[in-house]
Amino acid sequence: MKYQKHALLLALLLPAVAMAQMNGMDMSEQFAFGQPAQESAVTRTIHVEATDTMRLKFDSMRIRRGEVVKFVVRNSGQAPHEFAIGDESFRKEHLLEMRKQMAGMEHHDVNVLSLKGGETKTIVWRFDPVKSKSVLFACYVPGHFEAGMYHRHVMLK
Ligand SMILES: [Cu+2]
Repeated sequence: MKYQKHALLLALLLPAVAMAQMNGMDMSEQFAFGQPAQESAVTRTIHVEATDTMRLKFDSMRIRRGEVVKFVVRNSGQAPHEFAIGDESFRKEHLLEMRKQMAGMEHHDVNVLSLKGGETKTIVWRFDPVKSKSVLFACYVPGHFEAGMYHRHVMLK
């Protein structure tokens, strides 16, 4: 009887443990271009403006591999915009994902900020010291990337 209770408990718990592990994997997802970081580790702050003329304007574009950068991103327009930190493989994934979705739907990727018109948000990012050679900053709201709303940055060593 006791054994059966334990077996039942295990059966109930196992899926929860498996799910927790899966969530854990998602949380620690590693991109070649880096990962989210703590505010206390920030070595540089860069201001970015997202505009309705489909541009991402940076006040500084000198980022070294391994740096922890705080991006303060302001959507100065009225349309929604995104600020995504990525690379070519992320772009391919993300564009596909966006095509499947309705326009205007928000994302919750750790490397993407979704901004309504007039909004300001921040993201702290640690660029990989070895693998973050070329980083693609972009807005993937449908049509925006195609209209030139991106910036390719070759990281300084
Ligand atoms: Cu945009």
